[in-house]
Amino acid sequence: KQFNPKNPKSLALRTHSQTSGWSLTEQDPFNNVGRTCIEAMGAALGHTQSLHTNALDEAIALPTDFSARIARNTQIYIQEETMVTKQVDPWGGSYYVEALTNEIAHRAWEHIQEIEKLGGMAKAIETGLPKLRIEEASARTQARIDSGRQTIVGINKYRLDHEDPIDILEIDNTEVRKDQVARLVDLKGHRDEEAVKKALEAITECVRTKEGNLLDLAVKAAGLRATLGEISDACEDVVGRYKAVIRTISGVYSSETKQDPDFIKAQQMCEEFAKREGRQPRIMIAKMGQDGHDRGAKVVATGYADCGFDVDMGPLFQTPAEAARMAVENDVHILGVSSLAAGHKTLIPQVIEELKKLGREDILVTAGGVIPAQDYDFLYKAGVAAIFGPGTRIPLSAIKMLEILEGE
Ligand code: B12
Repeated sequence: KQFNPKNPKSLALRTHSQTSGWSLTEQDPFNNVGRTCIEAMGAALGHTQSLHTNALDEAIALPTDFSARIARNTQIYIQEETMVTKQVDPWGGSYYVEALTNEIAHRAWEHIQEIEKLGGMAKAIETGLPKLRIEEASARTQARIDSGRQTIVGINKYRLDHEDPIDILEIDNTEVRKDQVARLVDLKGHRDEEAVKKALEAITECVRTKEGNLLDLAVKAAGLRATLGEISDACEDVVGRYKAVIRTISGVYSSETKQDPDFIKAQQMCEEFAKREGRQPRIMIAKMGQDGHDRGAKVVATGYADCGFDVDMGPLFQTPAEAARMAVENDVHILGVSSLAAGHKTLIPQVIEELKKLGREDILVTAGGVIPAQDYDFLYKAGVAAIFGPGTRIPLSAIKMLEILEGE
């Protein structure tokens, strides 16, 4: 249905809501149960038709059975104990909520129009605009949290002096990989190789000639047990692999946090470093393995650049050897690994090894992202100089890294 900006209710949507995992904290994680309940309640009051609730250990690891049960029960509680789902549009007529709905619809409409002007979403993605807007908003939010202007309980207020690690779900990456490889070998040993080869050739041909239905051919190939990797390789033979253009933004973080004493201190330390060493401290932010979470990496890249670092941003999905080579070629002082997909125990020791092979063990390796406290010692022993998890204040991490560099 066509959206009429004068009447936000003309936007008839089927809605699925996911409570915001981003707003959940590694620190004092039981606070996350309350946060998720309020977010889920908001979604239910906004008459969402389906709902996902995050677990209390969202910012630490994959959920345990315990944390998943609490997350599920949060929904059941809202549904079966509060009965809010029995009413149609319970907030209908509330002046304040209607005003908010109106405001958000109009602001969303501005974004939609910006995208339309670029020729639609596919074209907009090519220009990098939607991602840029997300990154600007993330940097701004991070700066507001870091400077204390936006309260996050347990992070920038009411923080505990000491926290005991909670029970988490531990997954042995090496074992998972071994199992997966064994399953692939088994699968490939029990399929009609000739039929798979033909199906994949048909895909390559379709991509080359742009004739036929690619999705249909991919479904047929999958039915013959071609793997996802083989199907995408069959396309890649003709069209190559999509390479995202890496763009970093500057000035957004500092515009929100100029007065923060820690930010000012980090800037001063960068200036002193540059005077002493003849160049700015240089950091490369690396994303390795199959970890596509680049928001934190982009946020810290922006923050460090605004503090006065010279920042290089590695592409997504680098191998440890590629990341180490890029760090050496760019002659960085620090290689900062951002790891959110549980690859830290394998990929970080590997990148340290690769730096050694290149004779550059002097490059400081630091890590950030979703790394459970239980794994810190393992990483320190592997040679990581400092670890900065979710909730890290960017200026403080910059100061810490500069202090380590100074001490060397
Ligand atoms: C947003 C998000 C996504 C987005 C990512 C968008 C993007 N472009 O980045 C989307 C929806 C695409 C996504 C997808 C998936 N996600 Co996700 N995601 C998250 C979430 C909710 C927030 C991450 C985030 O952006 N935080 C905000 C940033 C600013 O914080 P941050 O990265 O932690 O960075 C801070 C610090 O860590 C530190 N820092 C970070 N990097 C560095 C680097 C250096 C050098 C330094 C000094 C500091 C530093 O400083 C930053 C500022 O404080 C987390 C849960 C969580 N709350 O952390 C799950 C989470 C990371 N995702 C998870 C999973 C499982 C997935 C999927 C596999 C889900 C699926 N089955 O498809 C996919 C995988 C995609 C892929 N290819 O990797 C898991 C990972 C589990 C694990 N580690 O064991 C998590 C932990 C959720 C969970 N508990 O299950 N995800």
